Order: sequence, then C-alpha cells, then structure tokens
Amino acid sequence: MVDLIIKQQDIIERILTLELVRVTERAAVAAAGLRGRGDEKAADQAAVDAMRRELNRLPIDGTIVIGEGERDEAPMLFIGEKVGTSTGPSVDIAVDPLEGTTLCAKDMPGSIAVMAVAPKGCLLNAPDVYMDKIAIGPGYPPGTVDLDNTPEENIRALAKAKGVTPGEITVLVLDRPRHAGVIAACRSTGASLRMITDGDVAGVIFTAQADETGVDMYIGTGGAPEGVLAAGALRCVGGQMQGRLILDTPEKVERARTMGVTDPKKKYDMTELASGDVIVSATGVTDGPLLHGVKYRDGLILTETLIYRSSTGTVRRIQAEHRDMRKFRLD
Ligand code: VTB
Repeated sequence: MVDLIIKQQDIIERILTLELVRVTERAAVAAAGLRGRGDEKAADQAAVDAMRRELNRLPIDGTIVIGEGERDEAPMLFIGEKVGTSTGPSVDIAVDPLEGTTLCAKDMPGSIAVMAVAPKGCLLNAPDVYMDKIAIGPGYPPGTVDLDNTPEENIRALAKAKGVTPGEITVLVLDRPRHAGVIAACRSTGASLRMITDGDVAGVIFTAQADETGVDMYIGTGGAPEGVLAAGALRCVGGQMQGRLILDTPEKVERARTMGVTDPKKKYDMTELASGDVIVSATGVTDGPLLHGVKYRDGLILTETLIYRSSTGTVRRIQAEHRDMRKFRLD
C-alpha cells in the first residue's frame, strides 16, 4: 500500500506539476477576455470551456470531484466528469475555473483560475455548500487556533504565539451580513479587520505571506469547494487550517452523505481536506495581491501562475509570455 502511494506520487510529480500551469493559464486568458463586461456567466463559461479543453489533453485518468455542479445543472466540469486522455494515473481534480466571477465581471482585484490535483480519494468531496474556516500561516505551534474556539480566543492565542498584542493582528473576513457576529467579536479584541468581497481561496493563502499581505488569520464562512482548494495550497507552505461543512438542512446532510460524508458535523483539518501529494495551480485573471492578472503587450499575452506542490512544499511563480495568440483563440 505504502509502495503504491509512493509510486503514485512519483508518477504525478513527473507528469503533472508543470502541466497544470497550462490548464489554469488557458482558463485565465479565456476569462480575461471578458473582464469588466458585467457578465459573470459568460466569463465563467469561457474559463470552464478552456480549462476543460486543456484538461482533456493531459495524460491522466482524471475525475472531477469538485466542479461546477451536478451533471444536470452544469454542462461541463460537473462532479463525476472524466477528464484527460485516460492513459495515465488515476487522479481526483478540484476546479474553480473562475474563482471570483463577480470580481472578473467588474474588473476588480483578485479573480483567479484555480485547480487542484491529487491521487484518488485525497480531496474531500465537498458539496457546494458553505464551510466554516479558520487559517493561519506557517511558523506557529500546532493547535494555535481552533474552529471550536471563539474568534476572541483565537486572536489572543495567535497574538501570543506571534509575540504581539491582539491590536497588531490583522484578520481577513468575507464582507457578508452573516459575519456580523464574527466581525464584532474580532473588533472587540482590538484586532484589525480586512474585508474582501469575494475570493477566499486567495484570502486563506494570504495568511502564509503575512509579511507581504499583512494578513495573520482568515476566519469565517465561505464556499466549501474553495476551502478544499485553499487547504491544498496552504499545506505546501505549512500553515494551519480547519474547516467544517455547514449542512443545515436534511437535504444537504443527505447530499453530503452520498458524497461520502458520514459525520455532518466533522471538523476537518487541512490534511483531511486535501491529503496526499496535492498540486494546486492558480493563474491571475485580474490583478490582485497574490497574482498579476492577464496582460496584453506588443502582441503578447502575459500570465502569472503560482503552482504549489504539497509533498515537497515547492512553490513556483511562473510568468509566461504567450506569443501565439491565435492558438489561444482558436482551440
Ligand atoms: C466565497 C468567495 C468566493 O463565494 O467562498 C463565497 O471566496 C462564498 O459564498 O469567491 P457567498 O458569495 O454566498 O458568500 C465566492 O464569492 C464566489 O463563489
């Protein structure tokens, strides 16, 4: 069994790490063509189509486990869809071809094309529900924060571990009415709150670059699929994250059960959200603090991609100049 896992990891490393860059590059370029047009659906569809085309060129036997929804509601990249040439290793794939559709449609900072690949069974098959999440960057003792503690307790514990006062901690949270209580609790400690309108995959990743982003902790309720993608990336750089699916109706509990979730209240650690040798690729669509967006210059298309690999902790930042514009448009 162990040998098998090691073999799988080797294969995935050899074939996939850099191949995934192309996939998110294509999705990002396709979405960027529709930046600022006010049409979220069209931008998303363009990203989905491009990502699917590129995924189907990869020498993998891939299954979408986190995608654009069920087969009936999503024409492409639906949960259960097979992608790749079916000739290579069996892998599970989580995609968010356009994370931050509204950001893209309004040409606001922070939309990305993002996906994760892992050996079969290694990504939580999260239904498209909300997830309570907490994340901090690397360098803190295990268990410094916990989803079951109050925001005040978590901020104080993090401040202590960092050797600063709570007033020197910055917490990132999605700006949503549902977060009124969390926001008030965080503010009561004196901590600073940074609000984002969308894009909590990047929001979680910011905690791993606190020196640059100024974000020490992510807290709050966002999409469950985004939680799995973020966990995959954060694992590479060694932060801490926990998530709990919000299954607040019998229908959601049942739906999650059919996807393999037996304990609807389970608190997942980062390594349970995304285990094994996970590779995450993210390309900027609009400019943001994590990545530059797609640019056009002198007949070139410029992209910037981050690719994370959990088993080695390698993070590559790849800036690409694409010369053959027709290829992007025609295929
Ligand atoms: C977040 C955010 C995403 O969904 O996960 C959010 O990071 C959660 O859903 O970019 P609500 O918008 O309903 O709060 C997105 O905004 C988009 O899918």
